[in-house]
Parts: sequence; C-alpha cells; structure tokens
Amino acid sequence: NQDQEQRQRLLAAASRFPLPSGTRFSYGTAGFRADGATMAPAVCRAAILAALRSAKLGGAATGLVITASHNPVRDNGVKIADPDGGMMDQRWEPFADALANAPDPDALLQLVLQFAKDEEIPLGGGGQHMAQVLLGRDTRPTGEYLLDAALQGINAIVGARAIDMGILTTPQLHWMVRSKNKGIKASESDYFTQLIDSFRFISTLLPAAFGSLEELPETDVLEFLTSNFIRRLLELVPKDKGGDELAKKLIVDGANGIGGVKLEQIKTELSGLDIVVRNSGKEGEGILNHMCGADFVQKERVIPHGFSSEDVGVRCASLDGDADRLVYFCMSSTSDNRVDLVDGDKILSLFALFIREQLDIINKNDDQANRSLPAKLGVVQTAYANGASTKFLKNLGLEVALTPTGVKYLHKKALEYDIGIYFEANGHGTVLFSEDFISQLESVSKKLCSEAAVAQHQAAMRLLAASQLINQAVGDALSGLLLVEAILQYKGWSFQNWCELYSDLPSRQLKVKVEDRTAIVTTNAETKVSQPSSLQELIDMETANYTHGRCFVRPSGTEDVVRVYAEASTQEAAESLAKSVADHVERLLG
Ligand code: G16
Repeated sequence: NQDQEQRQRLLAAASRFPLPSGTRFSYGTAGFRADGATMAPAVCRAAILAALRSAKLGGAATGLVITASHNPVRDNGVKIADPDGGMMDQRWEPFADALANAPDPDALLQLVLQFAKDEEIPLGGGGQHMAQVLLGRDTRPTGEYLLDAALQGINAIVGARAIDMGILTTPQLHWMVRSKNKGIKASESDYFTQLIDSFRFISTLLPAAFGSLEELPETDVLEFLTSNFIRRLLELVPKDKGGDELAKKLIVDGANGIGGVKLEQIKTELSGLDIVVRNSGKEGEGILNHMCGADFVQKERVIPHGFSSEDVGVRCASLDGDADRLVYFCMSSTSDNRVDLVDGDKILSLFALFIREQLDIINKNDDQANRSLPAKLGVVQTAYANGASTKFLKNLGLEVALTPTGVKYLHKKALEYDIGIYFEANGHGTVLFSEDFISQLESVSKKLCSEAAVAQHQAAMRLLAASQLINQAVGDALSGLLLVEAILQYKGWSFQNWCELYSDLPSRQLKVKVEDRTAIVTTNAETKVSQPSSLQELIDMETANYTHGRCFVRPSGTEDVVRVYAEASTQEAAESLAKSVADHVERLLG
C-alpha cells in the first residue's frame, strides 16, 4: 500500500546517501554548506525537506538551489526557497538540522514520520502532485552529482514532483518559485523580459517619451504583475527614444560564476548601457570566486583578477558566485591596487534616495495629514553597515532597523513596511513593495493621470516599474545592477556623484580560524558577545582606545571561521582594532 511505499522510498534514499560517521551538518546563515564532495547526504535530505514543505503548504512549489555562493569552488551547498520565494521559514530550521544529521535510514524514517504527524503533512501520495520542488544549480563542478542527490530526495516523497530549471543564478530560482505560485509565467525568458522592460522604462523612456498622457492605456495591478502594461507602453514609444547613442560603459566582474553568463545573454537588450563582462566563467578565464567577485572586492578592496590599467576611471560592478550579491567599484589608478568601493550600504542609500524622491514628488503640495500616498518607508541593515551610512539614512529621516546577519532576517523585517529596503554591506539585498502599497500606487497613478498631474503621475509609474525590476523574492545582483543603472541614468549621476553621498568610516574585517566557532554566542543583533563572557569585556577595552571605535565578533554561518569587524576614524586604527580583537579571539578559542 501507499504507506508502505512511502516508508520504502525514504529508507532507500537514506541508504543511497548514508551519513559518514563523524559528519555533522549545520543549517547556517543560508542553508547547508561544506566541501562539495561530502554534501550528497545533506542535499538529498534538504530535498526531502523541500518536498515536505511543499506538501505541508498544499502543494505550492518550493525551491532548492545547489550552490555555495561566495565560497571557494570546491565547496557546495543548498539554499531552500519557500513558496513566496523567500528563504525557508526559520521555524523549520531545527527539523532541517535533525534530518541532515539522522545517523541511519531508520532514524531518518522515524524522524520524517513523526514530523509529518506533528505538522499534519499528508504523506503517501493522496493527490496527483501533492508536492513540487523547483531545482536549480550554479556552475560548480559538483553541481550535477548533487542534483542527482536532490532528485532522489524529492522522489523519496510519494506524489512529489521535481522540476529541474537548469543552471541559474540563485535569485532566478527564487523568482521562479514566487512567480509560479502567483500564477505568473515563470520561465527564464519571462524573468529576462520583466527585467529588460522595467529597466528601459525607468532609465530612458518615461522621462522623455510621453508628450501627452492621453496616450497612456488603463492599467490594473495584475497587468503590472505580469509586466504586460510595460510591454504595451513600450509599443507606444517611438523607436528612437532608446538612448543607445549615450551608452555608458560598465565593466562587470562575474566572479567566474553564473551571473556573468546570464548577463552576457541579455546585455545587448539593455539600452543605454555598454556592458563588458570579465571573469565571465568561460573556459580559461579563471576560477570561481578566486581573486574576484563581490565578496573578494568588498572584503579586500583591491582590484579583482582580470582588470587592468585600461579600466581606470570606468564604472565597474562585481557579482558573487551565484549572483545574489552586488558591489560597485572604480579604480583611480593601478599603482596601489586599491579600488574605490561602493558597497551594499551605498546601493541601499541610492535606492532610498530615489524612492524618497519619487514619494516626495507624488505627495508634493499635499500637507502631511493629507498625502496622496502615505507610505511607511523603512530600511534594514546589519551590524556590518558602515556607521556613516546609518547616519546618512537617519539624516534623511528614515527609520533604520538592525537585524542579525542573513537575508532571512533582513527580508522578514523589511516586510513590515510599505516599502522596505534591506541591504547587507556585502551587497546582498533588495527592495520589497507590499501588495497593498502597489494597489494604492496604481490607483493614485490613475487618479493623477486623469488630473493631468504629469510629474506626479510619472513618479508613481517609476515606482511601479522599480517594483517590477527589483526582485521581490530575494537579493538579486542582476536586478539590483539594473536598478542602480536605471537610477544613475535617470538622475544623470556619475559613479563619483554616487560615491560622494557620504564618506565611509574606515573599517576592516578579519577571519579567525578557531577550534569551535560555536563557542561564541552573540546578542543584540550580533553587536555584543554573551559567551565567552570575558570576550565582550576585552572588545570593550580595546574599542575604548580608538576615536569612533566600534567592533564586534560573530561566528560565520557559511564558513568555518569567526568574523571580526572594526571601524575607527583612520584606516590604521581600524586595522589595529580588528587585529587586537582577533588576537583575543585566537587566544581565548584558538
Ligand atoms: C550568505 C547569506 C548572507 C550573509 C553571508 C555571510 O551569503 O545569504 O545573508 O551575509 O552568507 O554570512 P556569514 O557571515 O554568516 O558567513 P551568500 O552570498 O554566501 O549566500
């Protein structure tokens, strides 16, 4: 019978990928990660979990991406997407941990049966497709082998269907999961169309194209969500308004990962941009994330591999290995190997400025109590946010919230706002527009249209297009890059204008290898150490020696290291503070 078949399938999958003795997986900042060659048991079990999660939620699609993102090429891992496209609900993390570490097939079977009972998950294939999981993977050599482990994990749940979407960026897969569950077309070409159309709309078309607003067709929310409206608008626009003659050069470091590959596919359709991809992942160009990519550039602030003196003065961007992080940089010379960095904090600041500007245009002349579009706009950062950025955002009058590291925390917080902008300094983030706010924006834009309030109407349209462009599921380097470029084009800003929004406080980040990084426990959004108790006293003591000193330590959730972050009034001071605290960490835990 079906119950029997369910048991047998689980036992078979667990026996196929046994957990080697002594192995322990831990669900970290963004799922499981380890040496790729050891990951099959964790991937198979994470896939069982993704299928169970789908079954629990009435068969809504979940997602699983095989990637270790910014980690070295030999590593691999899994990220799990919930039906809304965000990271898996944190309440399931303890089960994910237990499942990944079940010592033998029988223990795994009992764990699943008990969990299914507790969570009232229907098992045994009651419906035709009681669960579906979309699968994606990055370009790592262990990806294909681990895909097989994932397929077997999904097949271990009777009635579950695996849909392999191929080699993708992590945010593409998250976007597909979200779109599929909303009943929107969810292929890669739909993703590209949405990005390209909304980018063109904000950057070049809207400011210039419409002499008469009578030409604008009626809209509704669904049309916006499917992007048809933007398509129709583009059809109305004369072909010569594309702005290609002013194309600006942008060099993109693809980290030798999947992001560069995807950008190559769409770059010729991005009007106003002349994109050159370096570290594109092509044979012979270099190793994934090695001396290149967003993590390298943001942490080391040096010129990535593949760039030369010919690139001095050109605006450059770096993606990470699975293209969910984005930073910008520019080289003023090659003599000292340094770059001027625009990190996630400054991307956030640009987005916040743009959005605030559009809201102000819409609400122009309306008094505080009687705004056309009252909006709760909030920003979310982590302890890594440069102090100067937080000050800048607060000076704009914005509410700034702090969460622990990990998009799963920032995303959740950002959902509390009408427009929630979240970014980690490392370049991972996005802008979330609530559906209720989108509806309001749409009706306001219609009203403004009939009143022929041109500037206000256009501002509303820009925000609607931004909500289309920027990935609503998760941080996405490609959509982030296009929103940055659209805003820079719209504002007529250079890299320098953007850089000068504020000056970063000098900072330094170090990694310390210790025996057991979990010995460090933090509190207050990771700004303080609670264990070992003496460590916080030592950090406070060191920090007190520096003007504008700030320092914290936390165990990484993606690498086997403790991270130390320090800020101070000079670069030397920041380096010295980080170093002295790193020494304490090493002495206490080494
Ligand atoms: C992941 C998470 C990010 C986090 C980063 C570093 O990024 O998605 O939210 O900032 O790890 O985390 P940790 O400091 O705990 O190692 P990615 O790009 O590697 O997936």
